[in-house]
Amino acid sequence: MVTFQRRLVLISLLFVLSVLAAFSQSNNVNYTFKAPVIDGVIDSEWVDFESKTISNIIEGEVLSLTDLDGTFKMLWNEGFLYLLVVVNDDVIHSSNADDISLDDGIEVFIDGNNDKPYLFEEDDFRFAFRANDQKVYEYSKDTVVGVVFAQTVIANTVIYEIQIPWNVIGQANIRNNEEIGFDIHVNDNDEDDEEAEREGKIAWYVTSNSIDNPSLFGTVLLSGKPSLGIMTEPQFSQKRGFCNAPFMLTLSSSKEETEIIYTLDGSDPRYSPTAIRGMSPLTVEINPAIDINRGGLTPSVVVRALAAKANYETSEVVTHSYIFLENVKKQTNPGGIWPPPYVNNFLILIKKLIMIWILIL
Ligand SMILES: [Ca+2]
Ligand SMILES: [Ca+2]
Ligand SMILES: [Ca+2]
Ligand SMILES: [Ca+2]
Repeated sequence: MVTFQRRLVLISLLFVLSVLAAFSQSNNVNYTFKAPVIDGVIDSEWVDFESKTISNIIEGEVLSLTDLDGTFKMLWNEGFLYLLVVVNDDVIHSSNADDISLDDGIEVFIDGNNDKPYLFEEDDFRFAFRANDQKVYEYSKDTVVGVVFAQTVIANTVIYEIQIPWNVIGQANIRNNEEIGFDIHVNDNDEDDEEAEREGKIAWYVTSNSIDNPSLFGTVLLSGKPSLGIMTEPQFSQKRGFCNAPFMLTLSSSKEETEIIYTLDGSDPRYSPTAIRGMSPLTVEINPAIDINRGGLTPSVVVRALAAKANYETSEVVTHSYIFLENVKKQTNPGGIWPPPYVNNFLILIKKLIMIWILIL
């Protein structure tokens, strides 16, 4: 009887442990009211939040948890994504190799809008941080300004604390339920020889040493920000359609103290670096002859807008296109200022536009 009860207790304990293990690997990033101080010291802000384990061996050998072991935590607020990475490594090695990923350190992969392209784009990053080195490295861009980083090395443990502004990774308007592409790799080199190769590498998400393909990143989900509700979409004073003359468009919200965020170049105002912000109600001149903020002189003016307010979830994006037929007739191809062939990853079908133009004539 006693044996049976012990078995029951053991089975229950294993069940609880397996649930806890599954929970620890959830992809949630919790909202924080108080920002951690970026100093390489684990502040109280971190303590209550779950750790994720970095345990996929993706290159070389990792002999034991003493040889190499890593965990991390993530937090967010309106301004920043915060990252705390704790690495245990039996021999801390930093030889200042040209390729810093051959030294002990971490690589942080981010796809800001989680569109998972096959090649790095403007909002896709491979950051690197090395043990005993205070510099922030990034492999895919010429320069990255605004990332703050600090570390401490105590015996065999390296603590990395990192703060990444949302606008650096192409997120203009961060909110609950937003997903970003994400992964972390940890590099291990235990040799004293400067020429020594990296001996082992572990990752949170990928299962092979993939460093140049954002489509293979994992996904994390922002959650936990208290919210009073979801904003309704902004109202447009004139609906989409054909237009004869330029006009002033009013964008407004039914709620007081609401910000309208919009673009005129077809880009998504949630992420776009060209997004324009203003308090509701605001007016926008809809004029195909003006190319300010539009990226090119097209016969249509495309307005994409959302409504945002403190303590509320931002609205969905609303798009209205105003097509000026007189300008369609005059449009030349490829003369004049022509927009780039790709907008939001869609190829503009110039041939189709020419066909429509011929039909209209
Ligand atoms: Ca700290
Ligand atoms: Ca090691
Ligand atoms: Ca992306
Ligand atoms: Ca090492």
